[in-house]
Parts: sequence; C-alpha cells; structure tokens
Amino acid sequence: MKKEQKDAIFANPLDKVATFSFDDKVVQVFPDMIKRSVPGYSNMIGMTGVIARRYWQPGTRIYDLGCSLGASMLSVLHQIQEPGLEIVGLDNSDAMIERCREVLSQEVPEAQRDGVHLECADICEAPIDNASVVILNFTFQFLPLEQRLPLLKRIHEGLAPGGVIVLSEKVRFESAEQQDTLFDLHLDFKRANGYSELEISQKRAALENFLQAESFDIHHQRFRDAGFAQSSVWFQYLNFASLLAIKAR
Ligand code: GEK
Repeated sequence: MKKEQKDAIFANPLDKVATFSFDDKVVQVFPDMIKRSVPGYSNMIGMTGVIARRYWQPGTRIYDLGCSLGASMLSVLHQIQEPGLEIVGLDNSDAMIERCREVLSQEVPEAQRDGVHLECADICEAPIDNASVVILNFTFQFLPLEQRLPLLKRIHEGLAPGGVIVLSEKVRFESAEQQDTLFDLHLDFKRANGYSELEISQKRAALENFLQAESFDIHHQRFRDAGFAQSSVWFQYLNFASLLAIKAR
C-alpha cells in the first residue's frame, strides 16, 4: 500500500494561484487533504455505507458520482457484501480514476471488485439508470449552478421508487452572522489540522468561484423541484453537511 502523503500543495508562495484542479499532484495527497480540510469527513463517509445498506434494493445499482479515490465505495462495500451488488464510480479526472483502480485492487477482494465499474466521465452527461442509491459526496459543489437541477432531475428519473441520494457538501448560511461564525471556525479547524495561514489563503484563492456552496433552503427546494418526496439534513459539522433525499415509493 502507498504511504499517505501530506498535503503541502499550497505551502510555498505562488506567483499566481491557478484555479484548483484534480490533477496528479492533488491525487497524491488527496486522502490527507480531504481529512484535514473537511470537518466530519470520516463520519459522513462511514455513514454513507450504512445508509446505502438500508436503501439499496437488490437488482439495482449504487452510483458514486465524483468518486475520487473510492472512499464512499469502500464504505458501501464494507456494509454490503451481497453477491450481485453493482456499483458505478464516475469521476472526470483521469488521475483520480487511475489511482482509484489501484486503491480498489489493494483493498477489495476480487470477487467483490467484479461488481464495481469505474469510468472517467462527466456526471452531468453520464447515464444514471436502475439505481437505488446515488452518492454525491463533496462533488455537487463543484458543478456550475445551472447544471445542478438538471442533474438531480436525471438522478430522480434513474432511481427506483424508494431510492435515495446522499449529498454531502460545504454549505453557506442565509444569516451573515452565522456564515461568519461557522466560516471562521472552519478556518480554525484547518489551523488546528496544521495548515498555515499561507496555505489557507492560497487554497481559498484557488477555490474562489470553483466551489460554490449553497444554503440548506436552496438544497431542500431544489430536491423538491427535482421531484423528491423528502429531504433531511442527517449530519452537520460547522459549514459542512450531508443531506438524504428520498424518492416516493
Ligand atoms: C470522497 N467523493 O472521497 N464529473 C465527474 N466528476 C467530477 C465533476 C464532474 N462534472 N466535477 C468534479 N468531479 C469523494 C470526494 S472530491 C471533493 C470528491 C473534494 C470530481 C473531481 O474530479 C473530484 O475527484 C471530485 O469530483 C470531488 O468522498 O476534493 O473536495
């Protein structure tokens, strides 16, 4: 197994901070980066498998959209060991999919791996069919705003009755005070995890306009507009949260 590398991508001063990209450099440090940057990441990933176990319907697929290195798929595979489980992992970064394949071959026994299909594809274009669980862990926030409702509508169409979406994201708050409080505490969370002021400010510049967080009200309304019967926030840690939306039976 490759040793986990420490994220130091923004540790040195850069002349010009380019927009963030999920390239080979990011792939090398990704597990460390996401754990030190996203409050509650391990809880949300762990519970994703538990949720999948409750809502997966035999004979249907589980999709992991923006799968990166496969953390959510590993959580699902840990919880569901039924023969015939089919998981589709999609990511539009070649470097992520390539490394994800290596991780799965190291972590998952061959028989279980047979049901996992990985593809380098844009989730806004890839077909989503015969699904009962669709996972969007920290990916939706990177989509252009106008592509978000059409994607949820397509997911709703591709889900069996009673199927679900798990959507984990950075969120923002309607109240300016609440936004400032939780934003500042998130900066403290990063400092506490060893990121310097320079790293924090350069990463922030790289994500400017690339990661667009939205409020809970916007998420709930969009789920309704896409046809979902209900949506609930099942987890929140500072300005990161996870929602569960369910299609009517
Ligand atoms: C985890 N879910 O470990 N189509 C496909 N993939 C995309 C698209 C798109 N349009 N846009 C972004 N991505 C993972 C973490 S990371 C979150 C997800 C983060 C991919 C992108 O290449 C990257 O791998 C992933 O979405 C987002 O729980 O880095 O903060």
